[in-house]
Amino acid sequence: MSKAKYTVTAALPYANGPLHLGHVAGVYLPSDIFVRFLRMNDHDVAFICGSDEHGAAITLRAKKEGTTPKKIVDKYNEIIGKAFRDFDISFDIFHRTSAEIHHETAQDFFKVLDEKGHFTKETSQQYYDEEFQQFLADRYITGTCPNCGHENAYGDQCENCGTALSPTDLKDPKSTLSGKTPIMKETSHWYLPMERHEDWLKDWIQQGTLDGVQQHDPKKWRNQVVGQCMSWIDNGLRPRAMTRDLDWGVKVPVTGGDGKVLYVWLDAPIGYISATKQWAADNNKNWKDYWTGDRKLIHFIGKDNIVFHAIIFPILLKAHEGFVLPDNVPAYEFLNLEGDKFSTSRNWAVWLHEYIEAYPDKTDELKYVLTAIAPETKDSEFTWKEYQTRVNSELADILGNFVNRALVLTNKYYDGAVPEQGNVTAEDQKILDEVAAIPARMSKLVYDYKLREAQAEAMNLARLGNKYLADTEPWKLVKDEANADRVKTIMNIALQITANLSIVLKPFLPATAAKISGFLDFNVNDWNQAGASDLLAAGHGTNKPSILFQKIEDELVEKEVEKLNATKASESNFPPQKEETSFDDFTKMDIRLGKILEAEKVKKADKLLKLLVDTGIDKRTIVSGIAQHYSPEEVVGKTVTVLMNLAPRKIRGVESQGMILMAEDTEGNLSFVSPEKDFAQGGEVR
Ligand code: B3M
Ligand code: ZN
Repeated sequence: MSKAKYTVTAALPYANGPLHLGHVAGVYLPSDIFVRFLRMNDHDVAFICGSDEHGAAITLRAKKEGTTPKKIVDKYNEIIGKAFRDFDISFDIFHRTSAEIHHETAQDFFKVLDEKGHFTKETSQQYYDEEFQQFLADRYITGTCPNCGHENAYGDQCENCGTALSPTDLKDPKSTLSGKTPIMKETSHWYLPMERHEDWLKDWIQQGTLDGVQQHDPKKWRNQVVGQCMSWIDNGLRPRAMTRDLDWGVKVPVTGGDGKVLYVWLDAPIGYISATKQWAADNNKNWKDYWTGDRKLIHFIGKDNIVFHAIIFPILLKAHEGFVLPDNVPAYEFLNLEGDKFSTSRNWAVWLHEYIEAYPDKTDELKYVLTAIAPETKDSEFTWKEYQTRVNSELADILGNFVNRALVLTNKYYDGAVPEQGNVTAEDQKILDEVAAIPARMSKLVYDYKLREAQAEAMNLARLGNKYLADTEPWKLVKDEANADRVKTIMNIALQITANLSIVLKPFLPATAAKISGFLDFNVNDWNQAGASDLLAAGHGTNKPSILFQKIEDELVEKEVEKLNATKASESNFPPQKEETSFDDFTKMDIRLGKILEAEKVKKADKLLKLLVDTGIDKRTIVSGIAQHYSPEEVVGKTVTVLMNLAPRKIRGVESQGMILMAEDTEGNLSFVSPEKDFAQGGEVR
């Protein structure tokens, strides 16, 4: 039987922020390990990724940073792409959905489905933000999740429980743009009537069959994936809008599509296909070979992406015809950080690019820890303390120590040349049998997507080596010339174990494996050779080793935890409460509503506006430090709060008779404090 062929995809990260360790642990690192393993096992494999550059995640970020969507995606595609390269994630291509080839591919795909009658066009009432004159879907609208009660669920999904939603499912919906409750307004869209696909989906997900033909092994699908899909299907599939009233995205390519773009979750998975096309074109290959016929399509994703990859995209692929459906959708649970959820907006994160910048020589340390704690079946947590413990007591004390001992002793006793294996004792044979069994066990685990256990097996090999040396104590035996042959055998076996480590660690810790290969002057990329006890021939020369892993000092942990705590502190960036005051003191202040009648900039003072304010009892001049937050035109006519009896003072030559009260947010933005009802100037505030 020929080897299975694979197309492996890793979820396209939104180009709306840098990558954090949660993304890495739950998608990019496991997919990279899996692919490296497949390549060592001689599978034909394409490893596809790219940045997801459409959707509200992008446009809202652009709004927040006060720039254009194009600038945002260019910026973050660069940052994310560089972090992947520096972290040595071995994609065959890291593409982008803003590329022309992607727009064409997605539009063609849409047209085919439209022509085949897989969409319905429906006119309906949708949420609309009157102030911003925009329909609200996806991240433009938030509300309470009907499934788990999470308060900030998006219009298309709840990131807390993973449920896919429609805006009308949300309780208490609010526009992300204005914060207001939206109104309903009519619009037309193309819908995917998913209910038509219920029957085959059930069989395909639960039994792995399509039209009675076995497609995949359903036992290899994670419970969470099958569970989420079935609960969605059991709730009844409904038509889902596949287009949006937006101008950023892939334009709807059929009549009536003006001013509309494809739903980002329609275009993004097609991004896997367009990326494959680009890669194939660059490498003289036929992209179709990677999406048709006898191919295993594997989607590595986070759990919040399950229904999009295991239900919606398969519907689209099948409806289009001519594509394979995913063989597996290994979805990861979430990684938390020091007791809290990773959050890009709250900056509660360890950013991959910052880690690499700070510790360029410690990429394998991070890979090791993230795989050891990978959220494969349940949420897990990254703490710097655990990072330190695992690096020091596992990588350094077990793996590093063993490799170092084996090579240092070989250099010392035999000038670096591999000694003869000689007579193998029963004790040795037991060790060699175990060495032979580990790669096979690892293999099974990797094919079952249990990378955490697979890596632990590789560490067991190092443990075995350590124990072997500790039990046989060659450093004691060597003192008596009569033991010379025995010591040679022991050291030969220790070196064979080291050579095996250089192979089996390759998918997990590529930089470390390369270092060990360098020490041994032995470089094998073929997984099938792992397990052998004659990898190194007697007489083969080895090199002097260097230390594989430096211990992580307490200072590093403290520094990193402090950095995170500083983020926490700035999160509630509001000053602490002032000391107590009396009611009498409070009533001494005369605070009233005033209406701004005129406003002008104060010359040579870029922060100041000179205002004429109607206070109900008089019209007075007040100088206010708001010129960087409001233009003069903007403020005229506004009703604001005035501290009337503040002693007059001269500011830049202008006498200010009172003060306008302002509210300030954590970012230093200022806002007037205005009555919520339409009150006239002069009203007292108390
Ligand atoms: N960009 C969502 C996410 O980052 C999305 C994945 C697309 S995969 C086709 O969670
Ligand atoms: Zn929810």
